[in-house]
Amino acid sequence: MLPLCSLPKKASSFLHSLSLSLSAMEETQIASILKSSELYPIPQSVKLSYGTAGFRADASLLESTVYRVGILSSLRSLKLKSSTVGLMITASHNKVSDNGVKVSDPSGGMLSQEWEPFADQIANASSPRELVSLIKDFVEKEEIVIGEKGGGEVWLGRDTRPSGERLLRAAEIGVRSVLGSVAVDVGVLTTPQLHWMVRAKNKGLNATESDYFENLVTSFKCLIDLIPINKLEISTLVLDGANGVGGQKMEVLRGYLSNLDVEIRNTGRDGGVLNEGVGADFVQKEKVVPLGFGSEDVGMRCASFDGDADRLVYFYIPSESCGDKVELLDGDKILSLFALFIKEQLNIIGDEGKQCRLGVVQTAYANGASTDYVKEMGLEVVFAKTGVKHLHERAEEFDVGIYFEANGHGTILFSESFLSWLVGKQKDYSEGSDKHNAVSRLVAVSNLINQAVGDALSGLLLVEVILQHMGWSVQKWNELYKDLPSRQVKVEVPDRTAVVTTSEETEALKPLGIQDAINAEIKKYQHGRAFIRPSGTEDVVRVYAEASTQEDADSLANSVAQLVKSFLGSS
Ligand code: NG1
Ligand code: ZN
Repeated sequence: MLPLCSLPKKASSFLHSLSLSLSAMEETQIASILKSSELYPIPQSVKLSYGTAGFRADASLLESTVYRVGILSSLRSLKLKSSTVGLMITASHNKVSDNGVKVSDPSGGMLSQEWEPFADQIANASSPRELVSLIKDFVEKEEIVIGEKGGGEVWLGRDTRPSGERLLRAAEIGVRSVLGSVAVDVGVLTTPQLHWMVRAKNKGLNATESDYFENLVTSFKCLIDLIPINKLEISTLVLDGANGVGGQKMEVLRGYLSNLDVEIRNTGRDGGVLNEGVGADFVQKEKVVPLGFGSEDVGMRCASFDGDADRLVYFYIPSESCGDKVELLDGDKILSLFALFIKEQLNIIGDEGKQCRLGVVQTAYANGASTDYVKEMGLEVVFAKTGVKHLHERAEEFDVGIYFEANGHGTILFSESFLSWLVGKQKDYSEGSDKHNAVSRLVAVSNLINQAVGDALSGLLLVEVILQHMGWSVQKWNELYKDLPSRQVKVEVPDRTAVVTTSEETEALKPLGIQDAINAEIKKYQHGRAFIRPSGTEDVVRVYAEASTQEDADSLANSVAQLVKSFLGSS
């Protein structure tokens, strides 16, 4: 507790006037926040928004934000009966000088969207007094009781960014400024590891990082043992770790796995810069080889993680490749492989298996050819807004819901009821029978694949075991369907919020007239499709275009980008 006398005079008199009208927050609590927030003044002219995946900005601007998200996380924990909440310091695929912060709910999922407006408000509060007032109102509205029945618990993780440690200290102070709340530093982790650990902790399961690895290893091995005849020589997988945390964690995991031969490059230890010319976002958007890969890798099975290892894409360099072009197997292709494998197991189970509601969730960025492919397989396909929090929610509607963004962020969710049905069937069917093997595979997939969020490490293990199961090379997998040529570009504009889209994000409502102009461009191309939306993680407007040839997709993307510049001006 902080003695009132240690407060600056001005703050102390404010405290006395405010505390007269407070019921939910005690004086000592207000004093605690006032005092700690003096340490983290908000930089001028910064307007932050929780966005697609938490707050992101240049790391030098973020201390006050991270501190305030620390407070929010403690309140979130208190609101949910002191369940453990996660706070992750990362800016994922952004450049190394950026950083960010996002919150994991006790379920392991993203922070409830109902709390995002409060996050925006406190992140932008211009003074300690305004911050305290906002918190006080929110605490009253949410009926959060501080300090009576124990405090909140927040686990803090960070990626390998150099600014991470300093920001983590700010988060700790924020968490602890809510009286009785504890901050636990769980160290350098991938984003999905933290989400997995938070979920496990709140389910009363073993929840350390070693437990995470043990879970992956056990379920991977179980799936390997269930391969009927291993038709494929295990060939080397070459992994691009984006010079981030994912490659480093894969090095640990590799030590426990005997059925996976993986060479890891771009671990960040050899002088490479995080996300610079490397990583899943770079490979997916540019469709070129990451640094450290070249002609000596032609035909090899390669994969890329993003900076915090929640995205995974595969690629190979074709023998006829000119320059540095790659054949990309993106999130859509991973989704299709997963869907095929799960459908195969359900078919083996027979009529009962076919009753399982297996569905797929994609966004407007999904390649049209992938959507046709999963629909032809007989699966239900639904579309959600960009950002995994939106896809996750829709995937929960199915018995087995597979969701992926084209950029490689996704997972497979199994409903509790379907999972207990599967476990029951494991006991009914005789061991070693085809049906028993099929249900055992599905149970193992549910353990292997992260049920909290998309996870590059667990996704990679599932791709690898399915390829071994099918006896497929990466080239054979790529033949599932042929992508429609597409192009993504980003346009820097003075104010990206001037672009407002429909809820499906496929049409722009503002600036007025731009959608008609985009439609006129689209009409010029065979199989043309294009849309724009403001990024939630970078200060840009994103343009996506598809057409029947790569030249046409490039040209459509460029003309739409020109329209964006002429309607919004370029910065
Ligand atoms: P924004 O910057 O809002 O487009 C990007 C990705 C999202 C999601 C978030 C979070 C694209 C086009 N957008 O969001 O899908 O992954 O980052 O990391 O890839
Ligand atoms: Zn990421």
